[in-house]
Amino acid sequence: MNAAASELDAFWMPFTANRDFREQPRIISGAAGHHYTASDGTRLYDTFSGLWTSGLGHCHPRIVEAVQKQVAELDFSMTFQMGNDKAFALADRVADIAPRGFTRCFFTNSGSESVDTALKIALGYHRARGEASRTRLIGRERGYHGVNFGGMSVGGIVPNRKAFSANLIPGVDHIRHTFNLELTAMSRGQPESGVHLADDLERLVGLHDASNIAAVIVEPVAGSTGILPPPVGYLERLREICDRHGILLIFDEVITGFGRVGRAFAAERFDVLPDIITTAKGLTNGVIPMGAVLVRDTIFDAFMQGPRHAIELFHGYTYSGHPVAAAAGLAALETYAQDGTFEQAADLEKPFEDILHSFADHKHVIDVRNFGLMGAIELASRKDAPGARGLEAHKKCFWDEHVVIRNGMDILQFAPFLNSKVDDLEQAFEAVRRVIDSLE
Ligand code: PXG
Repeated sequence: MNAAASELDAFWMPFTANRDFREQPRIISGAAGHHYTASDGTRLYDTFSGLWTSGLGHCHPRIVEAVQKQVAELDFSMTFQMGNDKAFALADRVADIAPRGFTRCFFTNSGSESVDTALKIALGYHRARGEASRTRLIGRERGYHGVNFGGMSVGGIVPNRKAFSANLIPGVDHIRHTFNLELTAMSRGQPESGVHLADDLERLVGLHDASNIAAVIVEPVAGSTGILPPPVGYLERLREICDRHGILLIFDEVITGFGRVGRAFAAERFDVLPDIITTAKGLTNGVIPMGAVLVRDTIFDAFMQGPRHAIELFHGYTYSGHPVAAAAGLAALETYAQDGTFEQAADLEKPFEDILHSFADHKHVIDVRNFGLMGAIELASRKDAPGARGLEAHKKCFWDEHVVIRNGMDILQFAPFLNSKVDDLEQAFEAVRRVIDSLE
């Protein structure tokens, strides 16, 4: 027997200050619509759609029903050399709403797995076409691509990399991030300046030679690092440079996919077509873990060679295309289409932007950034205690105002439901204002 001092001891919580958390645990035991219920019965308004996951709201009846039905009908069947009906149906539906040319869909269980899958597909693609020297992967400073070794290596979040520095995968480089507080603070939507930062890719082509570069991966709007919308023209220029040099462009749409920027995908919103798109989160509205990697038909076709009995890609997860996850995905996609959820999100963008930017002149606020239904209020850090003010804001919102917000260090992040009510958002942000007012 392993006797624990408290039943909260055993769970080693992810991305959490574990000791601090246990002093005043914030534990959720229920949810419905736009609210959580805490274990003491308190209802809390969620401004973060779960963790960017649940744009339709929590426990959506249609998804709940689909999952309940599926789990009783077919709980699991392998997708290696067999298949299940729901996985095929979901891949087809995802391809339907994907940008033109994206006809194939590889299933994973998370954003991190989608990213590592996409990187492997990029490497395999070049090899299949006889360009096996293209092995170098390019990410971007401040990029977040999950926590597996590939995604961590192309990622550019320093604390996530620091402890693993010596073991990051080799052959990776980074272009510069696009943030410039002096020039672009308080921009609404895309900053006007910064397109030239895409040319940093040319620098790396000059350094390594294009014949060694497989792919570039970026979030179209950087999320976890604190919402950095791309400068006007930046993604277009990245695309041009990739085209010029035969480099694949991967958009990591784990956050931006499925309506978060008012369209099915950011690729559509920006009218810039990558070669591979990674997704997760909104695919099932967060109900069952699932991710998907969407590829253009040219990429899939490149793999379809060799003897017909041979496996073309030696990659896959036990749960790739899990039938219960796929049923959740199908119900989510049906709901997005029937409710016009992506259009609802597009309509909310302006009111959300106005609410956020009403914080611009607050004494603790050094920047406000937004795009689609992604928003950040960046607080000045306390001297010698970066992150402390942000965490205090999160806790005070939870305990004093019954509002869930997310903080990444001192950046308060917001991901409202795609079907939010403007009145609810206004109320929630009044609460956030009271909290920021009360901070030292
Ligand atoms: N890519 C991107 C762009 C993400 O945002 C992942 C990959 C990894 O997904 P998984 O499912 O493996 O976690 C993510 C995840 C935040 C926050 O506070 C965002 C994520 C995860 C944790 C915190 O913004 N996104």
